[in-house]
Amino acid sequence: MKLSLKLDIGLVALVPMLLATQAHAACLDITALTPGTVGAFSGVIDGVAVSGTVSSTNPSLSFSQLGSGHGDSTIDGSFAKYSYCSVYSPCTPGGGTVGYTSSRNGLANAATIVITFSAPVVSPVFQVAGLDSMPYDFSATAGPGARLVLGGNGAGGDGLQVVGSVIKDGDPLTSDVTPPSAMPPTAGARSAYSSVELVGTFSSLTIGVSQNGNGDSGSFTLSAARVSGLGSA
Ligand SMILES: [Ca+2]
Ligand SMILES: [Ca+2]
Repeated sequence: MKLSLKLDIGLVALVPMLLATQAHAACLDITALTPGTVGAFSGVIDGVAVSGTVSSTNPSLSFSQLGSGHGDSTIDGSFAKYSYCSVYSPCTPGGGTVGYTSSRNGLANAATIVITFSAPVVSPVFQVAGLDSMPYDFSATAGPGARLVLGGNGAGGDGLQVVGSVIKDGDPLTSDVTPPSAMPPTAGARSAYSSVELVGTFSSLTIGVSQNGNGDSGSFTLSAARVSGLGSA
């Protein structure tokens, strides 16, 4: 009985601390961002330092400067689309986003995004918004695991799709112009919005980016792990 009582007291004290930590740190907190075709960002996710770069063999992908538009980068949680819990899991208000513009060059994986963690991260969640004609190809990521769509707006052949190791828009020719504060559309012509869990343990992510359409803009971010809700089935 004494042991049980001690454990109960310990858990009562611990649970609020865990909740507070998780609520704050589940999303990528970007602290610095360099826009451009040789762009970079750095930040913290769940206590682990994160650094990201983009490089293009034929400039096709450019990280966006900080702003409030659809494809801009943010560091203050102002891009509210990621906070809609019916589409994202975890839904992450308060985090940073890496915005981009992508121009057509017709080359497969002409740009590469590399995201490096200071310590191994278990099953991070890659989150996308406004994705149309620029698929993300994770086949070069070391130790690839299964991908699982946790939430998302994919249905009826449009919106988010995962095909093998590629995250894409089901119909890359259709998009939407809903503002960053609006809930992502889940029907009709639309871009892709969703959380995709990368199952496994990763020290880095290598993502090939193609652009065979007419160009794209949007954003991505990361969460430390799934915390609840969607995708359990
Ligand atoms: Ca877009
Ligand atoms: Ca579409």
